[in-house]
Amino acid sequence: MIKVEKLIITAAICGAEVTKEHNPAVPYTVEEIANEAYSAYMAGASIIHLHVREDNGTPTQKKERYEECMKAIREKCPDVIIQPSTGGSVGMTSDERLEPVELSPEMATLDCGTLNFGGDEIFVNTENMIKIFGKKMIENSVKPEVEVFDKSMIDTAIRLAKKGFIKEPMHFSLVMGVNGGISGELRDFIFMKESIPCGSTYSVAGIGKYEFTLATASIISGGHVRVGFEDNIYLSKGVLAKNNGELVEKVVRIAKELGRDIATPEEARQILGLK
Ligand code: KMH
Ligand code: ZN
Repeated sequence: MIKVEKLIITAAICGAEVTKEHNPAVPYTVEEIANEAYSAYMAGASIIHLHVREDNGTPTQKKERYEECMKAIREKCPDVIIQPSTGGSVGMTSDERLEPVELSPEMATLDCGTLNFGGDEIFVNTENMIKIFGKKMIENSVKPEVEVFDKSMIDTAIRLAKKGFIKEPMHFSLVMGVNGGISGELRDFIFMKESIPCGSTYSVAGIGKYEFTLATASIISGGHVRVGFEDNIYLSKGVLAKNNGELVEKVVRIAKELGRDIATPEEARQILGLK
């Protein structure tokens, strides 16, 4: 029988696009962000995927704001892995997006391709940008979570890893169900997970209605899971989640039913080669 690793749950607690109008529990302030991280951590999340906001909800990549939020999260969740976003929000410059990497966090996201992002929005990640971001992460000893929204982005990551811009083994985040990216059907998940190189790890972030179906598929397949307000605000159809912890708790319940143990932050560090 194949040995299946414990399940790493990432909580994407805030995002850059979702607002309190969508769900009043979406955090903006430092205190709200720390409280949401704590609810996810207590429920079983070992990684916090972090975007930060100004108090009025405007997304920002300012290093100082990240520093403040990371400190507040660390006070409540001393051993959790904090993974800042370098995606930021659509329209930000590369320099802005890279600011949190200067804090040398254990991990950060590395988005591996450009895609339509609904309406007139384009989330830009040119090949040269990916190279610059990848190099900066290597220089700052940051493990990238390679975010891919379609199969071609996996191929790009493999190509750039061969050229030395991303260290291997890679850890992928299969973000599925974004308008403009691959959809989140089981067929798509199997195609994506079977396209990543042998020896790498992956986590699945199903957007909206795909969150828990893809989480279940990933739990069964030996992958890892991301949930949180960035991806989905509902606990079940029409029922808003009261906090990120409720979304994590649901994944923990499914995993337990399916016989998959949950990784602590220390175990997640081992699995991801962070130490
Ligand atoms: N907010 C999106 C434009 C990431 O965190 O690296 C990009 C995003 C990806 O959320
Ligand atoms: Zn993000």
